[in-house]
Amino acid sequence: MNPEPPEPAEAAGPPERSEAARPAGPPAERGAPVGRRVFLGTLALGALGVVAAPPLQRGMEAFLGSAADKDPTGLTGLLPNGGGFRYYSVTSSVPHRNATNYRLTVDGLVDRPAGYTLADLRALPQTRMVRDVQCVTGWRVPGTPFEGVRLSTLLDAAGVRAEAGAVRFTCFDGAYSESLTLAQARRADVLVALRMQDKDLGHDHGGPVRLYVAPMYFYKSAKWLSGITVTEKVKPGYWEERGYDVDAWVGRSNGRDDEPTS
Ligand SMILES: Nc1nc2c(c(=O)[nH]1)N[C@H]1C(S)=C(S)[C@@H](COP(=O)(O)O)O[C@H]1N2
Ligand SMILES: [Mo]
Repeated sequence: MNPEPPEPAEAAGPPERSEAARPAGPPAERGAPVGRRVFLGTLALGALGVVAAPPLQRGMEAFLGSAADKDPTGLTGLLPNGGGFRYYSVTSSVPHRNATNYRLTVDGLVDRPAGYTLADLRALPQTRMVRDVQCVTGWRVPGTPFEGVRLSTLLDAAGVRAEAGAVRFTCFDGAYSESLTLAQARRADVLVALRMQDKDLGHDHGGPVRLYVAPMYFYKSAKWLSGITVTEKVKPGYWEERGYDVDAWVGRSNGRDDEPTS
């Protein structure tokens, strides 16, 4: 891992983003006092020169319980050899899936519903992108390669119907969900990712297959992806029902669906 470069101004979110991304209040924030673990983590972030997220944005971390305990101070994500990532899961255990039992279904408002095995996905054209990963809680991993099949490829294969307007993603953890507008889903920088950091996606990072929405905060990138359903309208996902923005563009308050992508 490279040493952490100076944080760009947008790392903690421009002011309007921070306001807009504020959760209305997950249960953990309203009910429980801010734990010592979260408090220490915030001090550590401050000491390293990272702008602290507004208090309400720490709700995601406070709510994560066992997953966050793997990295109690939050420091490892910022140290040069820490790997950069935290492992997040809203559930305490997730079944393992591999080449023999993994399936991705594509259904909803499409002409040709489909089911893909891992081998099927690997046989499709692969796109590799290197971007910064940014979680709303403040941690960031610069220059992370992701590789996989463009979501637009799967949507085109399925034949999206005229009345469709959005895409919903479900996960085999049985709890998490996400969604995008159809225009966002068709962007060239949105992948059904099979690889991360030039390795097959491990279980803890959402393997064997996760969504990767490069231009948005990392909560849009649903791990353990098992279902893609084309719908009429956007249905807010797991964190969005708990107050986060449905349009989670990083570094600008006014993202446009049709912005050109590389
Ligand atoms: N299924 C599922 N996907 C998820 C999450 C989750 O809890 N469950 N957390 C999201 C959040 S908030 C972040 S920051 C990233 C974390 O990915 P990582 O665990 O690979 O670092 O996954 C996103 N996708
Ligand atoms: Mo996140």
